[in-house]
Amino acid sequence: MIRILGRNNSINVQKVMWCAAELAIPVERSDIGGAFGGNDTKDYLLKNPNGKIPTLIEDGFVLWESNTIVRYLCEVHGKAPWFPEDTRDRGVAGQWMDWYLTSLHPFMTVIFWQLIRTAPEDQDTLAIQSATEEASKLWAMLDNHLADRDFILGEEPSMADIPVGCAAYRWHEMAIDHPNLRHLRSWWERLADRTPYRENVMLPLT
Ligand SMILES: N[C@@H](CCC(=O)N[C@@H](CS)C(=O)NCC(=O)O)C(=O)O
Repeated sequence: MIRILGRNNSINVQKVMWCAAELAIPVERSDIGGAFGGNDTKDYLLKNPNGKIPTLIEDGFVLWESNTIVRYLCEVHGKAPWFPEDTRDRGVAGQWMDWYLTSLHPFMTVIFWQLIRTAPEDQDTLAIQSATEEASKLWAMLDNHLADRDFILGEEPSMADIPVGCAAYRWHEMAIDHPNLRHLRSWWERLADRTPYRENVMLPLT
């Protein structure tokens, strides 16, 4: 049985849990990190010296970094369309997964931490506004890409949809000024039709 270490209100844990559910891989998850702690112990740091969640453990094999875990699960335990057969499709999937992590995630983190994890009286309105404007430009890029596709690689969902799909729930759920991006919205609604997505990603924002 694959073990996943990490609390389920973490977007990075949600990526892995949603992926496992789509691939029907049984996993056992333990609450680690945040209010649960446990990710700064000697034992945890021996597995994951980065001290972050999630961490995957499978028969003594240990893997960390959420996008890497998603790719591993899709390649080793999944098949097309989640792990694209075509190498160019796989390249494009990696592109959008890395784009989310390096470009969009930093702005989403500011908005999320300010609105969800900061007391209203301590929130930095200017920081929220500025991050929302920057994130809107990036979401518009994805909206444009989705104008003639149901999912990031085409007609079917794949690992490409996972990181940014988790963020799309937070984006639509948070009380910010959303630009009108109808292709993005329709794609997100298609994700929200999926039980694995609803059960692992559409959780209360805490
Ligand atoms: N690049 C890493 C980032 C992991 C990360 O920052 N995880 C956060 C939760 S989303 C974390 O471990 N925070 C500390 C904690 O929960 O105690 C990944 O994608 O796995």
